[in-house]
Amino acid sequence: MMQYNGSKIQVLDLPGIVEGASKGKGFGRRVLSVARNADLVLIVLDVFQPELLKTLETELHEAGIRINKGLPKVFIEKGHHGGLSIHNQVSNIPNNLVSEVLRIHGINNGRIIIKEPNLTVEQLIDVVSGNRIYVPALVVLNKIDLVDSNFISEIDYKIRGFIPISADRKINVENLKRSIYEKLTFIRIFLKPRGDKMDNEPLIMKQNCTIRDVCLKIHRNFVKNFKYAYVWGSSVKFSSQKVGLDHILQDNDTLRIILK
Ligand SMILES: Nc1nc2c(ncn2[C@@H]2O[C@H](COP(=O)(O)OP(=O)(O)OP(=O)(O)O)[C@@H](O)[C@H]2O)c(=O)[nH]1
Ligand SMILES: [Mg+2]
Repeated sequence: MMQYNGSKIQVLDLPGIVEGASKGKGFGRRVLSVARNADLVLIVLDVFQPELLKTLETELHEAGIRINKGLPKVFIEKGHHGGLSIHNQVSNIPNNLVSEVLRIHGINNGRIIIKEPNLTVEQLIDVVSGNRIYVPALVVLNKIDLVDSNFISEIDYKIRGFIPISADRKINVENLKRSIYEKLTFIRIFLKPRGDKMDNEPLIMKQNCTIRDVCLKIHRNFVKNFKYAYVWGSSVKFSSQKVGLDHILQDNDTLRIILK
């Protein structure tokens, strides 16, 4: 359990992934299925084998895991008759290719709206098959205590944006922790029930979450019985501002929910 900024983040150490893991080699499928359920994937490389990043990326990709990518902006409204109508003003993927992919996946009627510039066939298949996972990832380069800065610069030339660390000598580990926390885009929400003392343990939520999201997290009846809420913090113009379910919260906000 990693503690950071008042959050507890569970870190799972998985066995290494070998080439062919996505096809089951070395229990690879089981390892990869853990990654499918994670909020963040950390790819840890040995400073002497940075080229293994390609292998790892390929295996994750083969397992349907898309790292550091958003869901392609393609919207499909299935219909029952009238064939397919394709609305595309941003991508130069040919219409016949789009309908071909859809037909192969059993979609013969409906509206397809493409808002993804430069949409590729593979991205379209990803959307249609619907079982792809989009997860953020960080690349970590370990054992930097064994090399000099020139050696690291050489790697920097080939792989962009990795976090150099030494687990052994605890070099840059605090920076890694901060990167993990920031990449998870968590925010802390403090609850302040009426009359009660403030809760010291914050509720950990995702960035851009609304009061509704918080209610859903606390109890399933909270949305139904919601009257209004008071908020203190940077998401409001003044302290104890009265807000509704759609109000977007910010890190460190304090919240009091009033039920009917
Ligand atoms: N010099 C140095 N050695 C390290 C560092 N981190 C790990 N090691 C050494 O690298 C070796 C492998 O470490 P492990 O933690 O077993 O590596 P792993 O990738 O988890 O291996 P598996 O769990 O078997 O897949 C051990 O001998 C560690 O002591 C580091 O930052 N610097
Ligand atoms: Mg290990």
